[in-house]
Amino acid sequence: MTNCIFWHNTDRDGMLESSQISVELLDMNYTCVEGLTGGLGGTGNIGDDPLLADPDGGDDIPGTDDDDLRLASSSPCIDRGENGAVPPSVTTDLAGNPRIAGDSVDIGAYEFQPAPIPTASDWGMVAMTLLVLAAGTVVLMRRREVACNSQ
Ligand SMILES: [Ca+2]
Ligand SMILES: [Ca+2]
Ligand SMILES: [Ca+2]
Repeated sequence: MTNCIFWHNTDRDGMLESSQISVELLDMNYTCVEGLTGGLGGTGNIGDDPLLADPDGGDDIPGTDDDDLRLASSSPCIDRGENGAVPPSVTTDLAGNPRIAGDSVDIGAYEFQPAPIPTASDWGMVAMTLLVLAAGTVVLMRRREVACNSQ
């Protein structure tokens, strides 16, 4: 088992590692597990909160269609997975976005998609917007001058 997240599963003991996974002889690597003790062995495993966007969704009920299991931009699962464990046939994540984005594959079913680098035309739009704002400010200042002079 590789590149998986096991978080907030509960049993009679609470939300321990054993509440998330209770399989012996398990080969687990590059996986995020709540309550990770290290007792399960493996490499690259983490126990930090994966910072899922809204795991129970807008209805606050886990397991329904509106659950949002994407990673927040500050998630420790970003770029912490093992690329070699991704089958060549898997090119997209559950949302249909590229399965491997950024430096490496993410832990979990959804790949965090970094913001695209602005293109020359994007910067042109920014410059244009600033010019329009600056021109608007000059007009406003002139109007204020007129208003003051007429008092
Ligand atoms: Ca829900
Ligand atoms: Ca919610
Ligand atoms: Ca990534």
